[in-house]
Amino acid sequence: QATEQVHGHYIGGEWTDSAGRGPASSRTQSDDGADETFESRNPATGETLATFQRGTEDDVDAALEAADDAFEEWRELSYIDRAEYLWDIYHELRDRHEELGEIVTKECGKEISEGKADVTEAWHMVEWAAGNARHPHGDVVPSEIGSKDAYMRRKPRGVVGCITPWNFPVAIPFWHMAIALVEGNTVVWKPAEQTPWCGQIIAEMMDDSGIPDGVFNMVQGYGDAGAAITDDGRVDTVLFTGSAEVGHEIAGKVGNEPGKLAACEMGGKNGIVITEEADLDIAVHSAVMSSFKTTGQRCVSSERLVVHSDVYDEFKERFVDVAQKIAVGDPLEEDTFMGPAIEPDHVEKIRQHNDLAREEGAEVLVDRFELEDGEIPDGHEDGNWVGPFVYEVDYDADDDLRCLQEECFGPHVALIEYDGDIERALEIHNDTPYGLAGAVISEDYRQLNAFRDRADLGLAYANLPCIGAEVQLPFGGVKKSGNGYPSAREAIEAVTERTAWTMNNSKDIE
Ligand code: TXE
Repeated sequence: QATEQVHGHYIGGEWTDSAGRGPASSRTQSDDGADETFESRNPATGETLATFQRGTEDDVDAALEAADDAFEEWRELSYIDRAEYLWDIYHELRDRHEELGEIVTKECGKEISEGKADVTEAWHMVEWAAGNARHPHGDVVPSEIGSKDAYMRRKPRGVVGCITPWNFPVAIPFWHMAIALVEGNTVVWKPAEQTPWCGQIIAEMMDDSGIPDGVFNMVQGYGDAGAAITDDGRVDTVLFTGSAEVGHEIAGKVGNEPGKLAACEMGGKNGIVITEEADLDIAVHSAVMSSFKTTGQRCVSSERLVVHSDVYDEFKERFVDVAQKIAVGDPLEEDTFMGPAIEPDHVEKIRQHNDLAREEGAEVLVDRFELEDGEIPDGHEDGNWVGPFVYEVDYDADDDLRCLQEECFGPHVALIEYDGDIERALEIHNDTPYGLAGAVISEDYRQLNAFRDRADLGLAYANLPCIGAEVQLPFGGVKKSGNGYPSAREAIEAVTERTAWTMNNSKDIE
C-alpha cells in the first residue's frame, strides 16, 4: 500500500533520515535549494505512490563507511553461509509474486504480466547466484613442475557500488547485487529515482533476511547520489545499467583509477533482420513483441526492422495492421498490451524522436503517438500515454539518418527494405553506434549462422523475439552499448579478484 510516510535510506542495518538536511518531512528544500524529497508516481495515473528522501553526499559517505566496515567479516563467511540470506529473499520474492508484480506495474507502468515477470526474473537471478555457492569456483591447471599444484582462486573485491535504472526495478538490482553479495562483497545501491518504492521493498527484504549490518546499504536519490558512489575511492567495483551518456562517463572516470573496475551495460539501437527465407508469422510476432512490449522501454527493444524486398510488402502490411490495433491502456488490466511511458519528460523525448524521423523524410505508416478520444481509460487522464509510431525509410538513398542511429526508448520503429544477401542485411544491421541485442528471422541455417558470427551484438536471437534474458548466459553489449557485464553469469568477473596460486608440495625447491 502507498503510505504517507517519507521514506529514508537503509544504511548500516538502520533506516536513516537524510544527513545534513533536517527531518525531511518538515522541509521541502535544503539550503542549497535542492529538493529534499521526491515522489514515486504512477505513470498510468500521475498519482503519488510514496515520498522519499533525496540522498546527499553525507548519506553516501555513511553508506560507504558501513559497507567498508562490514567487508572483512562478511568475506570470512563461507559462500554457503552467505547464500543463506539470498535464499530467504528468493522465497520472499516467490511468496509475494502477485503483490510485488502489481507494485512494479504501478510504479513503472509496464503491463501486469510484465510486472510479475520482473519479479520472476529477480528470483531466477537470486536462485542462480545462491546456487552458485555450491558450484566449483576457479580452475585447476597442470603446473609446469610435477610436484606443484596450480590453480586459480577467486576472492571478493570489496565494496561494490550498484546503480540501476527504472525499467526493471526489481530484476536489475538483483542482477547486480545477488552475485556481488554471494561472492563476498558488500554493496551500496542507489535505485532509480523513478522507482524508489521498489527500492524500499527490496531494502525491507534485505533487512528481514537478517543480513549482517552494513553488508547491504541503499541510498535513495538522483544522479548526484549515484555519482557520489561511483566517484568514491572506497568503491572497488561499479556495476551500472542505464543510459550510454552516464555509462560512458562512469567508465571514463573509473578507467582512470587503477585498482577500480566498472562494468556498464547501456542501451542500444537494436534491430531485427527478416530475410527472404523468413517464416512471416514468426517475423511479425517477433517484431511486435520486441518493438512494443514494455512500451519499447527495454534495453533490448527493437527500433529497426531490416526486411528483404521479397517479403517486405507482406511483412509491412501485417506489422502495420497489428501496430494499428495494439491495446494501449491501464497496465493493471490483463488484456492491455502496452502501458504508459515512464514519465512526462520521456513522453517528450519520444515525441522528439518521432518528429526527427518525419523531418528526415521518413514515410510515416502508423502514428498513434497522441491517443484518440476513448483510448485513455477513465481516471487515467494524467498518465504518460504514447502509442506506436512506425515509419519506413529509404536506406539506399540515405544511409546517414539520425533516426536510425539514436535510441528512442519508446514504441518507435523503422522499416528498412534491403535487396541482396545476408551480407547486405548485416551491413545495414551493423550500421549503428550500438551493439546490444538483435534478432534474425530465417529458415536458412547459413543465414542464421552468418548473423550469429557477424552481427555486432552481445545478445543475438534466432527466430525469437529480441526481448528476453537468461541469467545463465552473459548479458552485455559491444560498441557504445557497454564495456562489460554488470549482470548475470559474467558479473562474477567484475566482482571478484583472481589469485593464481602455485604451491610446492615437496621439499624440492628447484
Ligand atoms: O538513465 P540514466 P535515465 C536509456 C534510455 C533512456 C535514457 C535515459 O534511452 O531514455 O537512457 O534514462 C543514475 N553518476 N536507458 O535517465 O540517467 C540514475 O539516478 C552515477 C537504457 O533513466 O543513465 C539512475 O539510477 N549515476 C537503460 C541510473 O543512473 C547516475 C535503462 C540510470 O539513469 C548519474 C534506462 C551519474 N552522473 C535508460 N546520472 C538500459 N540499459 O536498459 C544518473 N545516474
